[in-house]
Amino acid sequence: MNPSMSPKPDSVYPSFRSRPERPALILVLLAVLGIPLVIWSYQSVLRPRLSPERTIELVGRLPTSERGGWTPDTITVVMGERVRLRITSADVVHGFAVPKLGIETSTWVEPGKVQEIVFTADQPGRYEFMCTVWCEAGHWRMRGIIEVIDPNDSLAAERDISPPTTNWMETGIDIDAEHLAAVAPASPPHARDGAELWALIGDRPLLAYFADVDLRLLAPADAFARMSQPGTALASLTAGLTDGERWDLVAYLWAQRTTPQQLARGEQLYQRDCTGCHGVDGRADGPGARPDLTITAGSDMARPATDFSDLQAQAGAADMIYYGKLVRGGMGTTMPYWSGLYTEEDLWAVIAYIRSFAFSD
Ligand SMILES: [Cu+2]
Repeated sequence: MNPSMSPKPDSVYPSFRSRPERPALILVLLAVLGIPLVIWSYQSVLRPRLSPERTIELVGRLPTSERGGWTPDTITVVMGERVRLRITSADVVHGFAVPKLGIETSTWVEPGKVQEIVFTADQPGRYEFMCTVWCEAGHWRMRGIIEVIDPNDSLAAERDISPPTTNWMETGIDIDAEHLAAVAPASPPHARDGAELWALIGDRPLLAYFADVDLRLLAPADAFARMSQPGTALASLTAGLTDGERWDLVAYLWAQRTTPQQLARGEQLYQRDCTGCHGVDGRADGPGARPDLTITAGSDMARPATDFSDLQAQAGAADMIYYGKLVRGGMGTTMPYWSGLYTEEDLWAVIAYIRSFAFSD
């Protein structure tokens, strides 16, 4: 045999080529390098081509500063268009949400940082956006509008997506009047005690005794009065009770009309939007609760925020008063309106939660 034809002896190190791990390693390399490459090329090359994206820069500034609020404060987009919002702050920490489009930044908009939100609106309309962080008195003025237009229907965006309007004259309710009740509980009533009590004395659901009235128009003090008015079925059932026990029944009447889910939603919105003035515990001790310190004393604008732990105020207010204040704002006060931001369900969720500051479970 020709010695030159003889196979070369294996080198000291076994050849990689001959090792069985090779196919596995190639697969791993393909996965490690290939998958990110595929994702990257889809996101940066393919997707923008499939649905072109428009970038809009949005800057938040303290409402009292020059060009305060959002710039721009009106954004027009086309239905179905992919929009990338790049949100920045020119001064302090702000937040951003378009509640009716279900859009909210996952975290604060801090100065020097960019928060990006990508969305596609598929319903024409006018959607209000807002700052979600209490940044200073007048924070609520940090609002703007995203107008979603339908190229085939020029009037579509104008259509009202706000909650239905209420004929306040018809309700007989004066939203702006003082509504302190003549009678109020001495201490916060407990719905759970009311429920136990009713289980002992009631022959049918407590709600059945109020079937003749629109409970949204009834103040807790009115419900209490019904239990104390002689001659009615309810009054005879509650005849032996103390005032405190009757108030527990009133609290139970309100608790029966809400759910844990509704209260949780209400709490979420309240903590985001209301604490700036009304305080975390509803005690009207938020930083914006005393506009009289910054706005000329004597004017209505200087009226302090409502204290929801005030039992006299809560007992005298029908749910519809809170509804009106939320939808329309407190006329002449710094209480802003929420009709452009909250859905009907959101409004009632906040109202249910506000009650919990006076009526505990
Ligand atoms: Cu703000």
